[in-house]
Amino acid sequence: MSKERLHADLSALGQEHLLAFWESLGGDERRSLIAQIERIDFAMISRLHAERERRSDALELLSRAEPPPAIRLDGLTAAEKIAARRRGDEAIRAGRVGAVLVAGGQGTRLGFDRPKGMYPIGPLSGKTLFQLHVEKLVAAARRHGARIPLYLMTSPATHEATSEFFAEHERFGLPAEDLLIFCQGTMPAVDAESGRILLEDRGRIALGPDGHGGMSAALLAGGALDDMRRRGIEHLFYFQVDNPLVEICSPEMIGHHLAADSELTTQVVAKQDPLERVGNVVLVDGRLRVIEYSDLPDEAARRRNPDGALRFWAGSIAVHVIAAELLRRTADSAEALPFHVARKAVPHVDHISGRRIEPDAPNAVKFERFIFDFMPQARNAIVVEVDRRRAFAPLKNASGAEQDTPEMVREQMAALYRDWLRRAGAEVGEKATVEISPLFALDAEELADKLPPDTRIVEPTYFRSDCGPHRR
Ligand code: UD2
Repeated sequence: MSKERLHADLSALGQEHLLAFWESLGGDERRSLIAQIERIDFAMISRLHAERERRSDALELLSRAEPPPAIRLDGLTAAEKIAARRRGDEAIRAGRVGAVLVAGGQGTRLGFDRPKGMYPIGPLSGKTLFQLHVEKLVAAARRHGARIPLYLMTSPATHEATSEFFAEHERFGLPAEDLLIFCQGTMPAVDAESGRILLEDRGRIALGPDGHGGMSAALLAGGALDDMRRRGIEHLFYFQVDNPLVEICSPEMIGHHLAADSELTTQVVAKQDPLERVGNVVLVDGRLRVIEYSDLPDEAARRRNPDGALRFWAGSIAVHVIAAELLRRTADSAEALPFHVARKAVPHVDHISGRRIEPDAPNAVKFERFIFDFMPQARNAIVVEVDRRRAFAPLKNASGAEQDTPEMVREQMAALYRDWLRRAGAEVGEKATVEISPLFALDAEELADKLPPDTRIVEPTYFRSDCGPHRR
């Protein structure tokens, strides 16, 4: 396409500034810029920008929102637990379950300049989040005598480093054919006032990941939906990179999902604090949905029932079981999920002065889709409530912050392992730092089978895969 033609097209859209530095670009840079421009859906960007002030549909939904019903895993009888577990075990054993890990976020709050999955979090082992997740998966596959493929979603910001990290470490024991790394799509950042798409550099548009809701389109584009069909994968255990306590492919959760014939089952914890940064699962007109913490006004978050409990109590920790069929149905539909608007400080090159701008306050809007917006479209969606101490310790912030720091996450991990050890009959010092490799035991029951009688732990102890405890 000629520059004149492109300029005319962009002028009609009010985006001709994207060519402001055309004369200073080399041939490759010009071709690359044209390719970037051709990938943009300008009509959609313009519509999203025009609607940026609309505070999502949250407020309207809120007026009709009720607390959701939930299956409390801790409140079930032993027989109910066994039945759910058996059902989940069978599906895993039959190879009908895969896992999907979303790791495309940039982890800005943590202040770590590599993909968050590469953060060393093991309290004693120093294992990274990626290694811990994969070892859980490897151990679960081994336990069930099954293959459990991992579909790992990256973004342009994390793809290369993540792929190299997995190659370097021989996928932490996961067979090559059971790992598919696929990259999510992007959306341009636009100037909040004018709606102009920002230039990150003279020949490069400022792009950010399109949110984890971009997953079904990316699964399709990356060949993962075909891979699932070929293998007979019917359900995906979905989790985020930042939570080392997640019980990956929990047979009990999968069992409840199957028993309810659900297309989307979501795990929640009872919120600790009204303003906790977790999604709020609510029931609106008989359908479950999530109102994200950033969309819920503080007043609504603080509402309480007469007994003092929070009205919107159910915090989504972003652990779901999703039917592959739901993803297939929606993968090629641009309208399947709404976009959410986030105001962000986005560095860019000023198209008039050519100067680099590093804003310290939000100057731009970014558009992202969220996977949990599938919930109202899913057949028979259900909620399972878990105890946060066993399931949720998100790594979000750098040391020194008030919550979700590396130190706090490590302590929550050690606390869970101390609990498993005590339940297995060991005597454990109040504050002893302990860590249990997923390859040694995946849960308290497995630990109980392996633990020597009269185990006493007073000093830092790491239970590795190969043999018993190692003092540190
Ligand atoms: C997320 C959930 C929130 C709650 C909380 C629990 C959203 C929008 N909110 O909040 O409801 O469950 O987690 O910890 O998810 N990611 C991508 N691509 C993207 C954006 C994010 O893969 O384009 C991944 C990211 O790598 C991470 C996860 O999604 O694994 C969550 O991202 P986040 O940490 O930005 O989400 P947060 O903490 O605001």
